[in-house]
Amino acid sequence: MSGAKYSGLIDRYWERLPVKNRKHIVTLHEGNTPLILAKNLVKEIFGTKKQSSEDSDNNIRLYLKYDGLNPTCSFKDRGMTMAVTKAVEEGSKAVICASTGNTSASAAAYAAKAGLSAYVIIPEGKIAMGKLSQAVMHGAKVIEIKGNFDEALALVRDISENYPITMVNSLNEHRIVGQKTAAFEVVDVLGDAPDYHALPVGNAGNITSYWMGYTEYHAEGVFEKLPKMLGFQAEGAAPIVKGEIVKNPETIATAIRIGNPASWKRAELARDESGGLIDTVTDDEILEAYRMIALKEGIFCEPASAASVAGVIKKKEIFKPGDTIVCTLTGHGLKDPDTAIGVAPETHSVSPDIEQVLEAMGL
Ligand code: AN7
Repeated sequence: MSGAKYSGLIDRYWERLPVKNRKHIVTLHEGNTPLILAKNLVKEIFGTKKQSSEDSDNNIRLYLKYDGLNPTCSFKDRGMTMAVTKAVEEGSKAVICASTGNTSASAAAYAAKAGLSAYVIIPEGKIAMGKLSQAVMHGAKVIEIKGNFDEALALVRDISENYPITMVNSLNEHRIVGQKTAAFEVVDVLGDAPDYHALPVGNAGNITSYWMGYTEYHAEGVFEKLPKMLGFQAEGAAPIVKGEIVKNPETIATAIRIGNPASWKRAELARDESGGLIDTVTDDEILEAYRMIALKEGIFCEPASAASVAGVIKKKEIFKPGDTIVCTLTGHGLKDPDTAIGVAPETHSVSPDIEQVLEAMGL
């Protein structure tokens, strides 16, 4: 389904999602995001030696699933259309979430569309400006805490258990179920699953969702071989890799600044069942990939999203000629302009004078 007929992922995958009545669907036309063949990145990462010719079957094929092109510019919209639709179906009047930013932007937008109240609890000073601006523009009640995401999530669990407010963090299973549609889309486009699927890991909801989507489709015989799931945490926020809660997680990729992931066990299951891995990438590796994606592919993602490509670079020895890799770019680069400006070369400021402008141009 495409073009004008496309009206969101619940509509598209209606038979696979547990919504009772089409009347309840709350959609901003999320999903159906592009899967982009990244030939320039392949050259950059793997060089050209292994490749006999441009379109040979021997080439490594790297695709970017650009989920930053969802309505609120992150993959969270996939889960949020489901969570808010179900909240409406169940008669809820308000939603609440803890967030490193993107969940709050998405919850605020879908709540606005549905006419629900939204409360978001965020770690003070650690939210990228784009995300905060979305939450406030969509009318959410924003509460900043002097603490981190993990503390915010504990508060949200407490409040949602004691008040008639629906939690829309990924502990809400409808979120996971909505997000699994990204795996369906990948298979629908490729006609098969990739050999590897790489993505950033924060709360570990997305890796859980993709694995659910792939295994469900696989069980129906839609394709033969399941992908290996590759998850990447920022080195300063890598509880799953380290095997213990990180009390004070730190990373420039604030979206994945999480020390106690809600879906920890399910992420390990996805890793182990698929024969994949979860590893760390440093902030420097994240920023290098972040710039490379923008410079070589013309795609602007946020720092956390680049952890997927940074991970592929770190692990490049595991891939063989002919392999297909998908990296999910979870959020748009405009979410976090401060980090972009911070890593980019300085711009020139000169007088409106032809000589000076030419000199600044390097001509
Ligand atoms: C761009 O918004 O946790 O492993 O509160 O925003 O499913 O948590 C965001 C997470 C990756 C990690 N990339 O996904 C939140 C939040 C981006 C993100 C992740 C997030 P999960």
